[in-house]
Amino acid sequence: MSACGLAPLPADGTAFERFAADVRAGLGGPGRKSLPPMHLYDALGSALFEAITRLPEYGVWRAERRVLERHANDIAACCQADTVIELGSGSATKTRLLLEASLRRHPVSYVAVDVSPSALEGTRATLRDLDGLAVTLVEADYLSGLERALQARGNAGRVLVLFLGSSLGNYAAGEASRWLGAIRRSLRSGDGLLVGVDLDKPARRLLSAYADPLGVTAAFNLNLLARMNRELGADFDPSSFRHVARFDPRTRDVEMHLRSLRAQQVHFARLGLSVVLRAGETIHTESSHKYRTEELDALAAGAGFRPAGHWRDDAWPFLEALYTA
Ligand code: AVJ
Repeated sequence: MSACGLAPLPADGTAFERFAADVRAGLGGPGRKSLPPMHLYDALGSALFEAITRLPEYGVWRAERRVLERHANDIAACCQADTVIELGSGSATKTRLLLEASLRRHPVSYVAVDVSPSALEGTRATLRDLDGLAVTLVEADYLSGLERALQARGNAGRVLVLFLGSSLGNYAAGEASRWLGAIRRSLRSGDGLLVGVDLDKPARRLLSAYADPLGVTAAFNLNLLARMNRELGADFDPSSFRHVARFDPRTRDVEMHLRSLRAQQVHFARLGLSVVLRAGETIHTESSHKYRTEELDALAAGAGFRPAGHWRDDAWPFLEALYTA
């Protein structure tokens, strides 16, 4: 029987405070303005990201799906996990391929962690008819979600943590190694970590993926302004901002920004905060690092993981890497 009828575990009540604190820290000070990318994923943002995954120019999502279509059996054979914990489960379309392959071998329970309740609904719907899969949904950010998911683990059994979709690329260099270290410390020796990262490729391919001609990525980015209006009582005029995507081949980061087209002041009624923007000033909303294989292996090794398998897509260079704690 499938246990997909479970209600999501509620958020810890700090989602509003977290958003408010990040806005104060990222927009309230004198320095370069920025906001953490997790806030892009409210219900509308999650739906817009789903639309991005269908854009012909955004090869990232389909590349990882091809890897999992071709190699899910192999990957499942290498992992042999009893519990799969996914950080940022989204629609779980790709995850389903891996869970199906695992369930052909032995029973598996699955814990999905996502900040977006609507994404968790999508996770639930995608996995509903997978017989024999126990599903738990956790509405939380990655770290508190991982801790909650691991609290429920018993003495026996092996855990596999999934961090797919190139989400690791959203961390700055130092943060990515700290984050992998935090995952490693929460695991037991013999547990696994499967990471999917987008690999370096020519700038023109990356720029058309992150500044698509239909403007879906622009809408995804601009929705952050609309979300601040909805949830924090801000008075942003989204039409006075423009979506900007840049690629720096030296850092191998694609950066998304929101550029203010004029000098303006924005007020946040629910925060008692006013923010001044100069004409041309930008708010940095996301970095997507484009990895090299050796670079990811070195980061994982530094965090205490041993390499256990590499699977790659060549049409849109993308790496699925398995590590053992
Ligand atoms: C799912 C966070 C990895 O960085 O490529 C897509 C999000 N941003 N288009 C990425 C995203 C702009 C995506 N991640």
